[in-house]
Amino acid sequence: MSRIVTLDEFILHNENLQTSSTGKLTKVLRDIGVAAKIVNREVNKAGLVNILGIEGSSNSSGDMVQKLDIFSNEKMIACLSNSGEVAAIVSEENEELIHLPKVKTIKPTYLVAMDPLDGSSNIDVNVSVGTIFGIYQITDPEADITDKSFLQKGCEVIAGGYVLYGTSTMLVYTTGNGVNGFTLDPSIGEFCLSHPNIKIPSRGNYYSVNQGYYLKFDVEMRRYIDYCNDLNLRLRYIGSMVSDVHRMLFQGGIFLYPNTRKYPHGKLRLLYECIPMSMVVEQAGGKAINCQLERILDISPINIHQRATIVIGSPDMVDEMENFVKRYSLSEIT
Ligand code: AHM
Ligand code: MG
Repeated sequence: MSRIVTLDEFILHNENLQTSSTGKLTKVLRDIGVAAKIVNREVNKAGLVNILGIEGSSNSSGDMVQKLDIFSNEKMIACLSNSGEVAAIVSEENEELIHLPKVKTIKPTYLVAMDPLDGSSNIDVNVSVGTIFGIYQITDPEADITDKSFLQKGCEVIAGGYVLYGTSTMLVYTTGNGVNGFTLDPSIGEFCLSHPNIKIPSRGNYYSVNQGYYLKFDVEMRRYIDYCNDLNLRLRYIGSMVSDVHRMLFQGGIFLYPNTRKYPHGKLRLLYECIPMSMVVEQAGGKAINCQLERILDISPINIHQRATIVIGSPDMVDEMENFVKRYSLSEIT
């Protein structure tokens, strides 16, 4: 029987491999692991205890219920406050950045951008949702932490990952040295290394896009989707980015969220959706660009809740989409 490696053991082992390691990132990753277990517990029992509803509504016993995405936000913030290593959080659930209280005399090193429960439209129907996180370094330790502190390119991010609350719960993350996946074993309450050194297939049989918006996409995007159909690629769209990208990571394929009339700059958020997912996919050998064909990790953010278009997945398929759009744009001009 192969030996079980828990998330904590894995993080510590990797820390020991790096001579320059301070152990600070280890603490933050472990706190995210703890938060993920708490959120997982609530996601799993949500149907039973009636916390699926709208925040402020009351449950069968007349108690006020809390919406699951608000619950996840609070638990993530609480867990990330433990170590003292995180100075502030940007969350999809909060318009303003959240400053965390100091812990003893610890001088924080990191900032965290997160979507505590992505795919929230799926919560009420028992379909997979996820948590996405990106860990940023504080670049100027003497300066006050403001929105500007978070406006770093994705290629400068220290770690990124996600938790998928699906048929199994998985935590997948990278610190820029490959991607590893851990599955929660409910019997021992631990994330165990189940998918070491994940590599995305160079292409796959799936494409993932909200095809209901077809007529709202730019013409080159429509033509590319027609091309996917011509290739007989199979369409899979859960409407939960974590789940849809997770499928591409393991089975190969391409996920797209282009601009529409409603979302002229794309719907997904750059700091806490596109950048961490792109970091994971690139570290697994994949690619991620926006519809202007810029690498997601090279975009300079201009505000903390900025949206971006995204095309992410198997490297050959993202290249093909890029070439397709370039060729199509050229033929439009001539
Ligand atoms: P959310 O953070 O409000 O849940 O929105 C993000 C989600 C993504 O998980 C998913 O890819 C997308 O929204 C689905 O949007 P749409 O319903 O427009 O296809
Ligand atoms: Mg989201």
